[in-house]
Amino acid sequence: MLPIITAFENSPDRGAGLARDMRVRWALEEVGRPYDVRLVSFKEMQEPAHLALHPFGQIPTYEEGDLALFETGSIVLHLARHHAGLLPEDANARARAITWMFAALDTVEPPILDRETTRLFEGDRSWGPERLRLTEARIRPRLSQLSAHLGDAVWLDGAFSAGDLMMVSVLLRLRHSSPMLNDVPNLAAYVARGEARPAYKRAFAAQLAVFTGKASRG
Ligand code: GTB
Repeated sequence: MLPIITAFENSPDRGAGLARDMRVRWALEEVGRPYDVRLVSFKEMQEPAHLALHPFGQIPTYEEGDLALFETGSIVLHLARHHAGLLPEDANARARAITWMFAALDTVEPPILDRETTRLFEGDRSWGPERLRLTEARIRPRLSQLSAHLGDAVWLDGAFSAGDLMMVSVLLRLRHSSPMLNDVPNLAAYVARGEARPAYKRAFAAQLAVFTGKASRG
């Protein structure tokens, strides 16, 4: 039985890679694991069957036999722990790669999400533009600190890992709506390297196919 993930039936970005099933698809492609997709509407996401899988009524979820997971960090870590390709063998290197996953989700993503919330839902308030500037002032130091760590390296800590998968995914979210990443050339190049990976491209094509009619409802 193939694992099943859930994804938006109708993503607001029309499959441009921003909805978070993209991270899970990318991880599945990196480890060479075929999967099925069940598309869900916004209404279905709030119904008991989906809430039993995801208490917060979101996507993506991951089902594999009698295991059901939610939260992209947990799903990607689960895949990385059980398949070769996303975590190093060496115990310390493995722990550092997992640290980078948490850094992406807990340190870099929050100010980026905060900016997205302001941009999408608060931009028309009188204080919207000022708040947008404040969120950007919180993103900039994170980008320059990350850039200083990366330096001329290809990936964050040796070989490509689940830490890079998560960090690139988070930075892509910023790049979609802001030119800020272009001010940090080594990070822009780092993101481009992630996007150039064959596994990323397959995942992106599969997500887009939902909206171009090339994929059937799972
Ligand atoms: N922490 C959770 C995780 O990492 O799994 C967050 C999951 C999450 O935010 N899911 C979003 C969701 O289900 C989809 S990805 N939202 C519906 C809801 O909460 O009711 C966020 C997202 C959605 C759409 C776009 N877009 O179209 O541009 C971008 C990102």
